[in-house]
Amino acid sequence: MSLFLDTLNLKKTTCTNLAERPPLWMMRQAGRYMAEYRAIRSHYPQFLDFCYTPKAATEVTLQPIRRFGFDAAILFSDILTIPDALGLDVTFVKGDGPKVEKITSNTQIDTLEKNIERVADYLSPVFEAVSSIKKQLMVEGFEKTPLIGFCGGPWTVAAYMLDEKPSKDTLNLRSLFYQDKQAFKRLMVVLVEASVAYLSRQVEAGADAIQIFDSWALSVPPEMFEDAVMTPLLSICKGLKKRHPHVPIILFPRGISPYHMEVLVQAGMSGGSKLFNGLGISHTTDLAWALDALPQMAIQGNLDPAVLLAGPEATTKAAKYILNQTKGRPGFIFNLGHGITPNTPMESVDALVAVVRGQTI
Ligand code: 1CP
Repeated sequence: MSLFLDTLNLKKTTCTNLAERPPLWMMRQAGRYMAEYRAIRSHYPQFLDFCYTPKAATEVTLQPIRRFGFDAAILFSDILTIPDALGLDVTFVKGDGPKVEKITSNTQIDTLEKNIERVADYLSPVFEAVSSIKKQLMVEGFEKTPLIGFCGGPWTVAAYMLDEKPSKDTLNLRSLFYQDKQAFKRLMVVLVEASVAYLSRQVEAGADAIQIFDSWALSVPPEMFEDAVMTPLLSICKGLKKRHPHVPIILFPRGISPYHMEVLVQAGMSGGSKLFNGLGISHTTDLAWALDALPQMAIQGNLDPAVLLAGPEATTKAAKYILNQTKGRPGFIFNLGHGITPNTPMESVDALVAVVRGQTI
């Protein structure tokens, strides 16, 4: 096993030669803050072509592992591969983020439904990337570094299909819920089914764990929580665990309330077997509360990515605070509260890695 997988399974690690420390990886660890990433990225004007080139995806997935020795690698891809596979036009505009063709009618949902079955074949370059990354991790001596596969949460992916900038607001998607709940639910089911097919193939290609990014869950009002976040996420977990019972799953419903975290964890624990194994929390959640209130779950998080912008000293101080809070708690995975930003200084990442490894404590 590995430090990351043991921790996710709430086990004391069976790894030897590892200090008593939490595993560390960073959301968006392959990305624009690394010069090596920018160099390869510049060869691909279309971001999705980059994601669909297994050799390029392998190289950028390995870059942060070589440079920082993180305890898990994460597949280089994007959550918007699913709308692309479902037949919607997806482009990434430089400096302006992703643009997805908008769905406007029930007829379009019919078409998406019909396209579910093509998702797994259409995305075969992603599965090729997964096997190629697994191979390369071995070749380069990182056989103890597991690979995380991922997809987006249905709410977050749907937000890109209805709203121009889900990072600013999800008004159109919320309004669909109030206007035509049936259509809303059908859309969630399409995305659940496509995600189960997609994640199953990632696991079959070699992914050791799965994370589901529901980044815009923070915009969901309480009366929608069940239909928009909980049911879709747990349905994906059920579908995936049915095919692959032992694959550990981390949910990252970013910014939901502590009350909803408890509701989600309780629902995930009902029926004897765990539907998911870890909960990612953002920097807006009180870590001490989560560790205490959710003992059944591995907790992943939650250093504010803005701390890294403040430099290595601030990073060391904030990371030490988290290490002290989490000492001795089985199942803590050190991560950021959201993705690392493109303008993060490398020195801050070096400082974070050093302090978590115990080299500067
Ligand atoms: O030009 C570039 O290099 C594009 C920047 C970029 C990168 C590096 C995008 C466009 N996607 C990615 C990779 C990516 N996206 C990964 C790779 C693995 C990793 O190292 O973590 C992952 C896991 C994602 C997931 C993703 N894409 C999310 C969920 C996580 C999060 O950060 O909230 C979301 C919301 C997206 C949509 C997306 N894709 C890209 C951008 C810039 C965005 C967000 C834009 C927005 O604000 O709406």
